[in-house]
Amino acid sequence: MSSLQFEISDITQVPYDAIVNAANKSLLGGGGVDGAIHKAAGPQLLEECKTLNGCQTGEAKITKGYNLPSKFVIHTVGPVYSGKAKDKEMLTNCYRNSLDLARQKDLHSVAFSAISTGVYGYPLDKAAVIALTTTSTWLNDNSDYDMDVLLTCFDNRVYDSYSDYVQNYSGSN
Ligand code: AR6
Repeated sequence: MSSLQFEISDITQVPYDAIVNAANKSLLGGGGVDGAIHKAAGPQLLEECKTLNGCQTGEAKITKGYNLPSKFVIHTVGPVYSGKAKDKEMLTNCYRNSLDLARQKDLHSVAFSAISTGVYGYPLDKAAVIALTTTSTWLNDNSDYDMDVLLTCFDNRVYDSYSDYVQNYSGSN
């Protein structure tokens, strides 16, 4: 049985098969959730990231989790919000490609950060729709495979945007 949940949690503390980092194209670390993940994983994470030759927007790459409670880190690069249609396509690709990669690696639980909603400026209400619809569509398309998806919310603002969508809109799509 697969599942899709969201909850207030610190992604560096969750014991999942993989957590999804909101990285940048260099994959060499940064602030926000990326900085928190590198700090908690320890310096070996950066060493492995250096071997990956970066990552394009919307793509995903995987490393081990080192000192994290999760076994692997999937690094994806969200779009810097510009207001253009391409943003939605790229953010959708982040969620879909991360789950495709997890399945290729035979992983069965994945926790996401709210990709692009910090420094990259994606409006939370719009990003919440993409996070929830893309992951639920993926689960439907992969109904032959057990996958537990957690959308971590670092604060109430993120949590409220997911709950608002689920309560008010999801039934009408
Ligand atoms: N656990 C879960 N979520 C978190 C945590 C945490 N420990 N810390 C922050 N968040 P951001 P972006 C949430 O800015 O917008 C980095 O420098 C936070 O509340 O981390 O994709 C990279 O290197 C927010 O909702 O990522 C890139 O250069 C969400 O994570 C750039 O930032 C994403 O915010 C990527 O920007």
